[in-house]
Amino acid sequence: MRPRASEAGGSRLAAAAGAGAAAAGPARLITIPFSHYCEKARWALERAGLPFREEGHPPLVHMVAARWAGGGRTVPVLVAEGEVFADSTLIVRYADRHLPAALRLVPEEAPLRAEAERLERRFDRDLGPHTRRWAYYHLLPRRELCERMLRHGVPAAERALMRSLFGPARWLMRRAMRIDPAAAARSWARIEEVFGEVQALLAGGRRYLLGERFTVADLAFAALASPVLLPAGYPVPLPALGQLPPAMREGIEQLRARPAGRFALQLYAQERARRLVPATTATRAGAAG
Ligand SMILES: N[C@@H](CCC(=O)N[C@@H](CS)C(=O)NCC(=O)O)C(=O)O
Repeated sequence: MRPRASEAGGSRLAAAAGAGAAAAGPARLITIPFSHYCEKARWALERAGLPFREEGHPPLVHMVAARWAGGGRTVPVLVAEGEVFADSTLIVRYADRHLPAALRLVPEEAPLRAEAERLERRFDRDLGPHTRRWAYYHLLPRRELCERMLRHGVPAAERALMRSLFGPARWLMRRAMRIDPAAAARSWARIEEVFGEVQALLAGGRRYLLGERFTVADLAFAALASPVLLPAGYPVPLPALGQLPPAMREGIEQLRARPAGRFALQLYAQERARRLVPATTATRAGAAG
């Protein structure tokens, strides 16, 4: 089995495995294509100009695929350079190691770095699970909308499986993520709280959450807020506002109009298509140590 990178030791392990990159074959990113945590990882890899092949699966099937790739039960999982990165945060760090310091998502300077990592953790823990639950709460009753999202980027056999098992799969998802009216209302309150914090950080005309530089805090906020904003530029087709149940549409319109919502949509418009040039192998080895 391939060595699994841990949060503490991931850089070192993957750097050590770097020499075998060619032998290990092209990088693979295991995803649920429309998942916002997968989007966080995919955005970082694409921005760094790193080639990879995305292997998409529907929810629930993803658990088998994630384990099969050497990860845990969640996606994204990146298999690259003979290593397994089983978390979006580790994948962002992996992407960063291939970039010159000035272009990395996690700044080198200690105070900025600490703040970028604090915000990333806050969004990972307190925004991502809530935007997902609130969006699923509204979307799961609408089978046709779900099926359109589930279809994108997954093998035909798994698509057919999802179609025939949609009812039981929906039941399992509601149970696993505790999706019910009271929980959705609590999630909405948490989303508003985080949007308020982002608004406060941006007050005074900051361009990005940490000032003048695009960092992992911005990327994580925009990606993890995507289920409640449905930004243009999201690389997987999402339902149009007009197709949504009215309560979901109203919620999204409210959030889009808030300063934090406008900020995330602007990040998608201005940053999502940006591609940098990865550093050479020599620079990369030096940067990782
Ligand atoms: N901390 C993980 C969270 C990833 C995550 O929650 N992924 C979801 C898809 S959106 C998942 O795999 N959920 C299935 C599960 O938790 O069993 C990361 O940042 O990669």
